Amino acid sequence: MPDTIQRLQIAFFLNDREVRVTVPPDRTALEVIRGELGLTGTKETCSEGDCGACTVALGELADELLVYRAVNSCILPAARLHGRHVITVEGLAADGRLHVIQQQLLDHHAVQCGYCTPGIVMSLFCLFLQRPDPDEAAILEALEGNLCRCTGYVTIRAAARAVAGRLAAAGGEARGLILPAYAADMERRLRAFGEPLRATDSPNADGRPLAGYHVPASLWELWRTLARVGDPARTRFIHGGTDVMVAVNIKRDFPEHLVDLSRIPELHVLLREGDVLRIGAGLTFTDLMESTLVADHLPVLARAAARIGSRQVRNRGTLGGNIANASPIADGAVALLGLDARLVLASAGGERTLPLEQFYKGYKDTDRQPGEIIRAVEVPLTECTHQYLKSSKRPAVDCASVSSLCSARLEDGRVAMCRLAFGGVAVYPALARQTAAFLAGRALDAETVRAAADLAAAEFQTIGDVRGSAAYRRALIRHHVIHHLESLRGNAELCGRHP
Ligand SMILES: Cc1cc2nc3c(=O)[nH]c(=O)nc-3n(C[C@@H](O)[C@@H](O)[C@H](O)COP(=O)(O)OP(=O)(O)OC[C@H]3O[C@@H](n4cnc5c(N)ncnc54)[C@H](O)[C@@H]3O)c2cc1C
Ligand code: FES
Ligand code: FES
Repeated sequence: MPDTIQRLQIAFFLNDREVRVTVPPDRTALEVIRGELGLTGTKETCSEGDCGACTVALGELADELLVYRAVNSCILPAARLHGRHVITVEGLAADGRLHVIQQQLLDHHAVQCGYCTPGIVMSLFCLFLQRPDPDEAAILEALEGNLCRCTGYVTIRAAARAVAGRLAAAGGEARGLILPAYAADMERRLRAFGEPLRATDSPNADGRPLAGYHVPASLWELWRTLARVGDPARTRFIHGGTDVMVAVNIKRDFPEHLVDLSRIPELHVLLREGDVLRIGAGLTFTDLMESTLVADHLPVLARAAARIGSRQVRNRGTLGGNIANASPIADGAVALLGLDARLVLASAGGERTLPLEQFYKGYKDTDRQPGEIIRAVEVPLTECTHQYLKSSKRPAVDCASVSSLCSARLEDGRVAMCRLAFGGVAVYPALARQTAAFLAGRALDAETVRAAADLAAAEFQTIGDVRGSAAYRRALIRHHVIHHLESLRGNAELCGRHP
């Protein structure tokens, strides 16, 4: 970081107290909680969102209601704590008694070295707050982002089931068993919290603001901030931070000006406009999974979102960040490409729309202009059938070796429309154009399916890396195409079989 940096004055609620810290803008929430405030129960292991040892419950107002979500504090900028409530593992035991989750983990011998345990406790805490009666799948999903190298998870899952049993027995008192008493008044306190995030903000000698962290509260404020900062090359946007903060931690890559888009309400819209679903770039993957509008009109997008990272990552990562980051395996971008989405790009000069298929230019190279943001994504609602597939070594917290979305429609057994988007096969998410052209108008018989699969496997210059050799990827492409097309033909029983 340059010498002339801001220091941020952050005020938030930590367990049962209100705290204030003044820190440089590149600090993470974990550094504040452990380093500045001395609560060392929250652990640090990977610093890149993979292990979950640093998980805390972050309480934020959403539509005026307080919602706690599990987040990886190692990749959460400290500035994001401002005006929020954080519950850490230290905030659970009361009156000398362990919290019900801690007690059940202990009773089920679900703790060995204990390094992962605080993170597991906090992930389960957020699960049970939202859903006191989770089934086995929900328990597994809540724990996807928490790595334990000792226990093998059997005892952890048994402990979670025992907590569910205790809550069922408690009936109407269940919430009181989970939520600490001091949090009862927190919704009102957060609503009443009106203090803006302050920074030491005297400008540099040349009149530009000090390097640091900027939090515009509207698009208008964003354009003003960018104008004050001056050179867009000195600026990076941040939304969920699940990519940006990994770079900050691992590469110590903190830009001169980090501009936080998360408080801009215009980026959080989700609405249907005729035959189009307009999705604000700031919606998180969890938002997509929980939205009834998405469930009703584009359930495939929720299914693709569910395959991203872990619960903690989905709680912060946004669709806009996923597209802008331009990773070849970005699940959100691949899904939207298959759905023929258009981007709404906004800058101080106005707005433009661009088909997503024209956005990517090369590896991590996009058509986004300096100072331009992705404001929203527009997805046409059609009568096509959609299917998303992701092949990865692990079902969760793993990038795709190959991913794909097929959007297609048959008429009288012939392909009336087919669009196939792939991730992991090129330097950016890409369409299998030749395969789609081959399929157009053809009767979808077994021979056509095999020919299309062979064509798709030859269509891309696949490369080998840690996620699979080029030959393995070609085999996956074939498998995906057969799976998609056989599903379309109604031969679901063929789909699980690897060709
Ligand atoms: C442990 C872990 C596992 C993951 N697993 C997966 C996975 O399985 N699949 C997958 O696809 N991704 C995965 N990711 C990455 C995924 O979380 C991100 O790509 C996420 O979607 C980015 O959104 P964000 O809001 O966090 O972006 P940020 O990190 O805030 O920003 C990412 C980039 O986008 C830019 N940006 C953000 N918002 C905008 C905007 N509105 N307009 C213009 N530019 C913008 C930023 O400047 C930055 O360059 C994983 C990440 C982690 C840490
Ligand atoms: S330390 Fe591993 S996810 Fe934060
Ligand atoms: S108990 Fe050792 S890592 Fe989980």
